[in-house]
Amino acid sequence: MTAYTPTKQDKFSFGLWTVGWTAQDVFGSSSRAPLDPVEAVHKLGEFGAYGVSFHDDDLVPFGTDGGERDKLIARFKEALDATGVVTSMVTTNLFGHPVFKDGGFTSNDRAVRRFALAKVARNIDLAAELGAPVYVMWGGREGAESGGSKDVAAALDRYKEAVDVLCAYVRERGYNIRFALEPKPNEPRGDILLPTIGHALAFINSLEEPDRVGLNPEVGHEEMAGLNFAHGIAQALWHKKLFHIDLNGQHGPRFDQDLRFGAGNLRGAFWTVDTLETGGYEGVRHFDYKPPRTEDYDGVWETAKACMRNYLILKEKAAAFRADAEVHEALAAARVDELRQPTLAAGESLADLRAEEYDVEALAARGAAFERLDQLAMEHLLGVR
Ligand code: GLT
Ligand code: MN
Ligand code: MN
Repeated sequence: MTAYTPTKQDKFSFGLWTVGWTAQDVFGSSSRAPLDPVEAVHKLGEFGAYGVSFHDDDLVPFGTDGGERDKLIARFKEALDATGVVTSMVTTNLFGHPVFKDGGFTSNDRAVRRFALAKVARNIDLAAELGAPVYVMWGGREGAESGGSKDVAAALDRYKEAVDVLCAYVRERGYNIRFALEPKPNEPRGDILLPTIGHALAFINSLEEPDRVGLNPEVGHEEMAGLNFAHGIAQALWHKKLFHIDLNGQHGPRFDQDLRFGAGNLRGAFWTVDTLETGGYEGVRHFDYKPPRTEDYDGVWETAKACMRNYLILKEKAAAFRADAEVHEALAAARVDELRQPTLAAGESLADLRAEEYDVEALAARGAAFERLDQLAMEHLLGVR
């Protein structure tokens, strides 16, 4: 049991808005009282978390200025110092206030776009002050419901303009910060811009400083679009763009459930952990989930501990799968290694391939032997191996 106790080396982190979600939803008001960010940091630190992340408005309520803002930041810093918890990521709330009802960076209203950029820049200064290496941009309100209301090309021009301006700002200030775009297909907007990992990767190529910008993919967001999250992050890693990750749980295409990590698609979670642990990901293991509305704070802390515990259990299962001799055999039978071999040998040309004789029927008759491998993974996951 104690084997699954998290330590700071595991690099787990949580958003203040996760354990601090007071559980208001579209149909009902809050079921929990607000949580003091200072208490959140102390609890998370006590449970073994490495980092904490926050939106500007999670720490300093919208519209709080001057001395009161300074006080809130100072007591938050005290909590970080007392617990050794670090600020692993910072982000901006460009979705909660009604001013952002048509988005921040891509609102049709130019004055709103200008206000949004100013809001982000101010919070980037705080992120730099707290030493956060990653700054997330989740554009949940960047999108549309109404046909004809959004010129998508112009919106992407403005999205690019915003990210370019902020990259230049960070560079000019000498801040050691990289940006991570977080895709989501829908909710709260009917259709959100940059809906998937793939869309966001393509968008990054159009930026002035593409090296400074990567991704913060979220399990549930890709699964809402019916996509394979482990494959998505594997591609992000291949592009060297997995700067951060939002781990949580989701039951297929439906509303964004933000369940604790491991709930929902458990098999998907297994392959996600396997990909992170074997694919060279070095960032924090960040949980972005919402403790269900049914829970009081005891339940909230149970879910926070469970996110980390489930990750560690799955990490052990994935490692056992990778170390299993029968799995090695099954991998060989499935020619998994063979895919790493270039299709053309050194010095060969397409002409050599065209000249070769192929026994197509024999190749077609050859079984791929993938299911045995899948079953072995399943048995590790089910705890019978
Ligand atoms: C919001 C959203 C998350 C994002 C957060 C960062 S805020 O809770 O649902 O997916 O990661 O802005
Ligand atoms: Mn998220
Ligand atoms: Mn989500």
